[in-house]
Amino acid sequence: MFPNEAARKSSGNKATRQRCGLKGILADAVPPLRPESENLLSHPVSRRTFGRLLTAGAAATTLPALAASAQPDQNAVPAAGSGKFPEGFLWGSATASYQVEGAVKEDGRGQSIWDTFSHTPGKTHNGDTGDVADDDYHRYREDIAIMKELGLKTCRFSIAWPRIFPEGTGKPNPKGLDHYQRFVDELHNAGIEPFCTLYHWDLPQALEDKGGWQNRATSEAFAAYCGYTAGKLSDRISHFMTTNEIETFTDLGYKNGTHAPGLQLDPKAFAQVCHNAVLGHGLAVQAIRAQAKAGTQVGLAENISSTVPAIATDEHIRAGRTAIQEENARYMNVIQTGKYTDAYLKKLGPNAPQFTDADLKAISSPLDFVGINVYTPTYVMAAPGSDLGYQVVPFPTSYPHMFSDWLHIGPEALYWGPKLAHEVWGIKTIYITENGASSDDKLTPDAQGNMQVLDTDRTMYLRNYLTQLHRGVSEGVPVKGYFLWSLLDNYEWADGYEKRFGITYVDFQTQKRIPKLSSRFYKATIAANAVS
Ligand code: GBH
Repeated sequence: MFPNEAARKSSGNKATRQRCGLKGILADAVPPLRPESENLLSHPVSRRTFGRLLTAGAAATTLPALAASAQPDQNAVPAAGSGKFPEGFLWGSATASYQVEGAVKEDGRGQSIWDTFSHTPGKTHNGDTGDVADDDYHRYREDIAIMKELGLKTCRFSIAWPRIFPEGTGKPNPKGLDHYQRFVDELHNAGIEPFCTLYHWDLPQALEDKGGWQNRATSEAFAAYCGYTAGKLSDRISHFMTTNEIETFTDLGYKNGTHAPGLQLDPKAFAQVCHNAVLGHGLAVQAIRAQAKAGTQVGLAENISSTVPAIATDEHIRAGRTAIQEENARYMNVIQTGKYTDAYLKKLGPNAPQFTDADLKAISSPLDFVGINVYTPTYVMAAPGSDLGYQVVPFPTSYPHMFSDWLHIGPEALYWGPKLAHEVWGIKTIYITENGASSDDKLTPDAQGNMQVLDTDRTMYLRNYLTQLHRGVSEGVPVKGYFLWSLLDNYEWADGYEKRFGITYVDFQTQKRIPKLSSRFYKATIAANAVS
């Protein structure tokens, strides 16, 4: 049923890898299908009733289990409909260095491409920069106390490369490392397990000056930084992620130019950037394994296109399986299979990247876990007669979204994304490394005059996505934890401070933190280990 379970163990084995291909998958029986309730989208639903409908739809649907081979210990999988997550499910929050830390010139930190970009006029909303952000570099004890109050079991944070190597390579800066050691020790004191991302987009400017991700030397420098840092910190951190969202930082940074470093490369140069980025990830996996404590768990966090069959019938589910490979061909698919798909290479033609077999082997270095960031669905349908047999369905302009225009609401992405990733790539340990939403949050006084934020829309979003996550977990999809984006309102990249993603409100003038309604919802969810 899941031909690729074995592939993880022997990523160098070509014969096994073939089974990852389309043929092997299409030959598989399709799991039994859910009833017609999937088809909510065919009804015109107002944004107001949307959440209610989805909750009802998901809760009413009990699904037949996945094939027996995919089932972990039955006792560990609570029944669908109970809302209960398995014992030991890891509830967490996620943040990233440049978005929360501030203190950009402190303790020997070097300059990153985001310092340069955000200080370039016209690049970010309102000219906002991460110079101060949440001032978490100084206030991390307070922020960890917020995590503890929420009952978090784990926390995903990122390390700023230029704090460790101010010039990207060469001499490390011990003060940078000291900060993260103190931070992680504080997490342990609070009983919170750290998950560390090594690259959430703050590339040292010194490396960008030499071509950044256009230059293969950056991939090697990245591996050296990751190996060094994991070597120093694996005494207190057992889970490392190499990169966050290769797709986003390459697309927006080197093709659209809307994120740092703000380039709009031609297709050939861009394809090489994508290759160098996945290569950087693979070399980093090897460097971490070489330098970190034995048993250190290594993975990455990627916002794969989570393909959602527009209607859950056999033909569209099959389309979803094909699409998840092709739509992620440059990133997760090559990382999982060690191969660029024929369709990807054909489409690029003369613009295809230059690479060697050794590169592909490094890129597909086996991982201990895979992190998936899930925000929006990629709807797909079968398209008989087309080259690949599927089509991606664009969003109608009336499709509901959160405060960010791109954040189309599709709770089923948190069901189908991990489920298809597990089936197609044989991934055995998945974490949802980001999920969350922007709202137009307003401070209002409660009956006693205390300020509060009643973000019912974010709460609706979270409840519905978590209900779909529960649906998958109760069928045996191996998701072991969930990291909510984000603990705090923070610097939302080119959107500056305008788009708030926190479950904790931050007054950026005073740095006061105020828990929102969604934070109370999350706290109750964690306490019950159940979504309702
Ligand atoms: C994540 O990206 C990031 O990891 C995190 O740092 C960020 O704060 C969070 O989401 C919220 O945005 O502007 O129309 O070009 C999520 C995936 C992919 C979403 C690129 C925004 C750009 C859409 N992102 N996308 S557009």
